[in-house]
Order: sequence, then C-alpha cells, then structure tokens
Amino acid sequence: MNVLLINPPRSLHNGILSHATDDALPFIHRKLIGPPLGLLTVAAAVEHLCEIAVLDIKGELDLPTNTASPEQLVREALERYRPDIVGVTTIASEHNAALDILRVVRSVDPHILTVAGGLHTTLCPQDYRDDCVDVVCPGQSAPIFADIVRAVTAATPLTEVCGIAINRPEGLQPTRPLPHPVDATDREFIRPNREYLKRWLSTYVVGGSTDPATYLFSSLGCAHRCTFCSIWPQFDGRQYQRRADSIIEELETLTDYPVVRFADANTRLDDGFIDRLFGQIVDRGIDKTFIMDLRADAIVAHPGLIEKLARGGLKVVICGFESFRSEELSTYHKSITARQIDQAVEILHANGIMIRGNYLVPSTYTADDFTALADFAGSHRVAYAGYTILTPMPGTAYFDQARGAIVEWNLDKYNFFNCVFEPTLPLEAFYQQVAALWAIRKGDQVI
Ligand code: B12
Ligand code: SF4
Repeated sequence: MNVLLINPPRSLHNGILSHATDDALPFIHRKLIGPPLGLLTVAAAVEHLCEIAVLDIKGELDLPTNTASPEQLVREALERYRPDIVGVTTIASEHNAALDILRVVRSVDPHILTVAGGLHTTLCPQDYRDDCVDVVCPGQSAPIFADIVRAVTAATPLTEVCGIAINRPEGLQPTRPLPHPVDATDREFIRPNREYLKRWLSTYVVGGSTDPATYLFSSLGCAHRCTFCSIWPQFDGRQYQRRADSIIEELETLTDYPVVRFADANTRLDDGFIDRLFGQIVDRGIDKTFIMDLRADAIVAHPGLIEKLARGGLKVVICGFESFRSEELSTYHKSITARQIDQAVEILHANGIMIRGNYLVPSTYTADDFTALADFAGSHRVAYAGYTILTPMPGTAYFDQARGAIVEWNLDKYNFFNCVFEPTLPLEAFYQQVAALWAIRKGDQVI
C-alpha cells in the first residue's frame, strides 16, 4: 500500500502587495514559510501500515532549482510513488489548489482513493462535494486516516470507518461518529515525523536567518471567542494542552532546527504549564530560538514569566493587536484593551524580545481611520507590525454576520491580504492605504 500526502501551493493573490510602493514593499509578507505539521502527523500515524511519500509543493516551489508547475510536480510524484491513496491538507485560501491537485490525481488514475483533510474540511465539509474527492476527513483526523489505510488494505468498506464523510453523487455521506472526540494533545497525540521534509529544509527559513525553522504545538485550539477566528470553531471552543515532558521529548529530536515556532493559537501563561516547560528547557540546556504567539492580556498579567521565557530562548512574540480602538476590539470579542497593548509592548521590550503586532483593517475604514491607525502604530515602540485585512473566513462567526455584504467568493483570496467586501474607500485607494501602513516600522527585518 502506497500513500502520497501533498501540501498544496500557497495562493498568489495578494492585493496589499500588488498596491505597495517601494518603501513598504520589502516588509509585506509574500509568503509564510513552515513545514506542514498536519501532514507530518498524518504521515506518522500511518507509516507502520504503508509506504509513505510527502510532497510539499510550497517547499518545492521555494527551491531555487525548481522550474515545474504544481501540476507537473503532482504528475511526477504520481509517476514516482504510484500511490493507492492521495491525501491533501487544506485551509480556506488553499482549498481550490487542493481540489486542483485531486483533479490531476483523478485524471491520471481514477482508482486512486482521494482524501481531503485539514482545517477547511473541518469548518466547511460541504465544500468537498466535488467529483475529485472520495473521502472527507475533518477534525484532528490522523488516527482516522490510519483506519482508512487499514480498511483499504483489508478491502473492507469505508462505511465502517468512523468519523469521515464519503462523497457520493447524492451528497456527502457521514459514517458513524467517533466514540469519543480525538484529543490530539494527549490520548491520541502523534508526534509529527519531520524526516519526510529533508529535501525542503533549506526553504524553511525566516527573517533573513539561514537556520531552518520548524513548528511545534504545545496546545491546540483556543478558549477565547474572537468573531473572525477559525481556531475556536475548529476545536469547538476548547483549548487542549500538551504535557511538558512530551514537548521536551519532541524538542530533543529537533536537531535540524535551531528555530522553533510554537504553532499554538496562543500559548497559555496562566496555568503553570509554560513555567514548568521553560524550567525544563533551561535545566536540560535546550538551546533554541523560540517564536510564540501570546495575547497582550496574558503578557501583562505575567511579566515575571516573560523574563523566564526570555532566558529560555524566547526571541520573538507574535501578538494579535487587531485594533487600536477598544470599541472595535469589543466588537471582535477580542477582550483586550488598547492600554494592554501598550503595556505588553513595554514588557516584551524590557526583556529584549522582538514583537510583531498584527492589526486587522476593516473594509469600512475611511481616510481618517487610516490616519488614526497610522498615528497609533507610529507612536509605538513596536519593532514590527503587520496590517492585514479583516476577512470573513468561512465557518467563523464573522462569516455568518457578514455574508450578505461579501462580493468576492473566490476562496483563493481568503488569506487576509485581499478585500472581499466593497470597501468604503474606492478599492484601489483602500489597498493603497493598507499597503502604506506597512511602511510604518521600527525594525529593519521582516518577521
Ligand atoms: C503552522 C501554520 C501555518 C504554516 C504551515 C501550514 C501547513 N500547511 O501546515 C504556514 C506558515 C505555511 C502557514 C501559512 C499560512 N497560513 Co497558517 N497556520 C498555521 C498554524 C499556526 C498552525 C497549524 C498547525 O500546524 N496546527 C497543528 C496541526 C497538527 O493541525 P492541523 O494542521 O489542523 O492538522 C490536523 C488535522 O487538521 C488533520 N489534517 C490536516 N491535514 C490533513 C490531511 C489529511 C489527508 C488528513 C486525513 C488529515 C489532515 O490531521 C492533523 C493532525 O491530526 C495555524 C493557526 C493555529 N494555531 O492553528 C495557522 C492557520 C491555519 N493559517 C492560516 C492562514 C490564513 C495562513 C496564510 C494564508 C496566512 C497568510 N496571510 O499568508 C498562510 C498561507 C500560505 C502562505 N501565504 O504562505 C489560518 C487559516 C484560516 C482559514 N480558515 O483558512 C490559521 C488558522 C491562522 C489564523 N489565525 O487564522 N500556516
Ligand atoms: S484570535 Fe487568538 S485569542 Fe482570539 S479566538 Fe483566535 S486564537 Fe483565540
């Protein structure tokens, strides 16, 4: 049994980038880099059952030697690995690319079983009613994928595999639900196998560094309820926490990666876990550069802990500021204040930690709103700030609120860099204003 797992290419649609002037251009994200943690977990779940190959199309396209298109890369991989099953991972902006991959698979060999998994299958399974998809695998479904491989190997019907949906001409047919929800941080934790990524190691670098970076999660999900966010709907509003010793074990395997970014939605500082983890990191002499997403209110509530994290290697914190106005923050249910943003910046700087703050720009902003945001961001000592566009990700509370006003339905544009509403300013002017914000910066690197 051969299984091929494919990470789709990123969407190339970036309205902010295409309207940027030269002073802002170098600071706008063209791409985020990072190994596909979900696929590596799926690979680890089935490697004892079958032969596995992973194709990271993002990594492949980032290799300076690559000249092939995503379609050619898929065709070559099908030829080389002769898979019986092909799986893809999906987020909203890569949904169309994932379906394109499965269409190529279907056209090359209709007998290959095609499986779609990942965030977008969890939030919007109905989007997979397409002829090129055989099975939809929502949720933290690495162990479920192992059941699929076992069923295909034993030639038993897929209808006996719990927790999936089978795509039939009459619609998606859900199989029996799982006996209990998957806890991918503990009971059903599977350590991602990064060995499949050797070929693309040189492409996983951030911020001008030549050291490869990897992602590692210490928790999954989030207990907060920000209206625009995909993560709490993905995990039914819960945050699942991993044990510190399990993370230490994983860290000790990451010899290829001097830089480790926590893939957590936001790492919790309030329950003693991170204190224990960084205690062990220091005791064991684990020497890494850590990058972490933290909430501003958590930073303000735990300044002593931030000092300890800095001693343990925390160098960069990514912080969703979202807005400089308390009323907007409360509309988003963000439950932080503009004052906490200021305090968080001070605490991180006092500990020598670089901060990347991200603002969400609504399509309703007028020229005065842009000026006010530029003034606030410019008055700050934040080293780096990002300005993305408030986007109604399908499956979120904000999508339900705003769907009547959406004018752009092409999911390729749902990556926070495009406007999917008719903005208050003319569209070109709106993009130009957002792009100009990126030139307000205090640092000289892109992080
Ligand atoms: C790591 C990460 C990345 C990495 C790796 C992505 C990848 N393909 O793995 C990189 C850096 C490349 C990335 C990029 C982007 N990302 Co990102 N990313 C994340 C992050 C931080 C963690 C995801 C993760 O690894 N989770 C842990 C793994 C284990 O879970 P998982 O991926 O869900 O996988 C499990 C299941 O879903 C399932 N599964 C997954 N795939 C498959 C496949 C099969 C076949 C099966 C059976 C099962 C299965 O099994 C896995 C294990 O159980 C999340 C935020 C978060 N904290 O969740 C955002 C997030 C997923 N990213 C997001 C976005 C928007 C982006 C960008 C578009 C951002 C941008 N503006 O550019 C870019 C896209 C590409 C680009 N422009 O470069 C959004 C997605 C929103 C949405 N609804 O689509 C999120 C939720 C962030 C957010 N706050 O909104 N991202
Ligand atoms: S934006 Fe951050 S804090 Fe808010 S729900 Fe999402 S992950 Fe949680």
